[in-house]
Amino acid sequence: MKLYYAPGTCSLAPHIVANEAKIALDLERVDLGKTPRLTGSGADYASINPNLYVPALRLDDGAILTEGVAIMQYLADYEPENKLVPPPGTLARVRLEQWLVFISTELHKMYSPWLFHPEYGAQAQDVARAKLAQRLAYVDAQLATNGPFLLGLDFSPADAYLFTIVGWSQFTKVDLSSFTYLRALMDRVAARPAVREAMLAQGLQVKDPVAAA
Ligand SMILES: N[C@@H](CCC(=O)N[C@@H](CS)C(=O)NCC(=O)O)C(=O)O
Repeated sequence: MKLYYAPGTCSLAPHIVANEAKIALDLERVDLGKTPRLTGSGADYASINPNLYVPALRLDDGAILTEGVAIMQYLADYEPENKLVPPPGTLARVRLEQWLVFISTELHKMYSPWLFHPEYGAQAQDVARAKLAQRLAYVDAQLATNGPFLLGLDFSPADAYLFTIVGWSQFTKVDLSSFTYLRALMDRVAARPAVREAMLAQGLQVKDPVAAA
């Protein structure tokens, strides 16, 4: 399987999930900064995902899967013995889906594009930051009572996704200082070997493991 990714974007989350599930992925970088968007092998990314965004996953039979939430669940289910996700049909699995959708719609799409494009104006950014402050306070409160991970005691793809998206806070001036449990989750996820390997493979900076533990 091949993951199309761009460093520092949401495509880090399925990469982490693959590492946690011990799935060896081929990686192909997409240059999001140029038109047309080319991949590392020189392909026009429009022929892989006509919507032009990462991540996309090429399956071994050539089929293309898009949407990070779907890709993460596909990867986690691919190696069920690693128990990264609760079994389909259980309430726990629906809780996972609840978190994945929440992160996608209430966090991911609030940081991006609004906080990455100053040209959208201060008002749009103020609204996005205010919404994020409320949503992140909710996550923090959930972690305080049901943590240390989003599903409780066990790491899941929801934590990989949350880590990836909330990791944008420093670049987008989203203040996490009052979210003690969320910051603890960020450090806990950052210290996981599978996460560090994914970040290093994408050329991202990783924290000192002792400091992050
Ligand atoms: N709905 C997609 C959105 C993915 C997305 O927003 N990808 C961003 C990087 S985090 C991207 O590639 N943006 C470039 C673009 O939209 O043109 C998903 O959840 O996978």
